[in-house]
Amino acid sequence: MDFYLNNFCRLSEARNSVKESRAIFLGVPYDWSTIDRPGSRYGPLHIRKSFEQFLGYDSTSGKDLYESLLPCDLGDIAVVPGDYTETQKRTEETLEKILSENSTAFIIGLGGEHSVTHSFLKTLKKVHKDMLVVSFDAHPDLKEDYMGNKETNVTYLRRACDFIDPSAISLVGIRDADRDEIDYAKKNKISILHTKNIKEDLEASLSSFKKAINGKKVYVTIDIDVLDTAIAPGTSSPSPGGLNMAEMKAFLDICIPQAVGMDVVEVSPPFDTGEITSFTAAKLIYYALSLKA
Ligand SMILES: [Mn+2]
Repeated sequence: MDFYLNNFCRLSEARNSVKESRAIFLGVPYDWSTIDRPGSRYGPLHIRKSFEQFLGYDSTSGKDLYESLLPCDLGDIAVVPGDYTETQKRTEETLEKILSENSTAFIIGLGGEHSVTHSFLKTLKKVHKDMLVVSFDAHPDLKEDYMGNKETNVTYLRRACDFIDPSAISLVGIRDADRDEIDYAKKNKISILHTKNIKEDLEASLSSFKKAINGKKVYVTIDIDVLDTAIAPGTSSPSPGGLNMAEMKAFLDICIPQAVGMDVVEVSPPFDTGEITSFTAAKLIYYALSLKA
């Protein structure tokens, strides 16, 4: 498996084959169309570095993630600096190859800016046709364009609406949006849970979220900026006043058991402090894997 891959950095204990693995990691270190602070090209490297410090044995579930999931880390896509289209093509072709060898493994994408999610959605949607999309993000990323550019980290989900029915999308943690994005979401029946709703009544928010995804297959994308800036400062567009880990985990408890894949994007190590953001991102992945083990 060496299709467009640059595998100098892989988790040391995730060296199982694509065929036997139940959890496959793939990094996409692309950040050339970020509209704000760049640096998420270093996300996959730092998230892995933090992940390495956690033990395989999960004391909560009593399972060993490495034994139970036989993870496979394929390294990173050899992205083409500044060329989103070619990077997308490489990501999609690689994912197609992975899924043709193993269509049931849980896919874990490491970003990179949020636009890399587009390729995961596009490829997984072909295999899981009735898949819903859950986006944890302070922003809807539903802009038609940004200064004329249609392919950026704030427009990617609008582009995904070309091949995903918008009513299959749930946005969780919204607190910074344009009027146009909210209008588009309402008109196209995209469900929205604002951070304010979650902070005011967590139980009611969890139960409406549960109802929205209703036991169906989901793809989960996590923009790290959905979390509070205190626990995730290293990101391109921080928005203080976000979710804490307990709130985030309560949502993951609901959606990860039925997820076919997930990604964590927008971790920008140059803007991080004491590697807090990388450790937070790694912990979210670790928690999701413990729910899959
Ligand atoms: Mn965001």
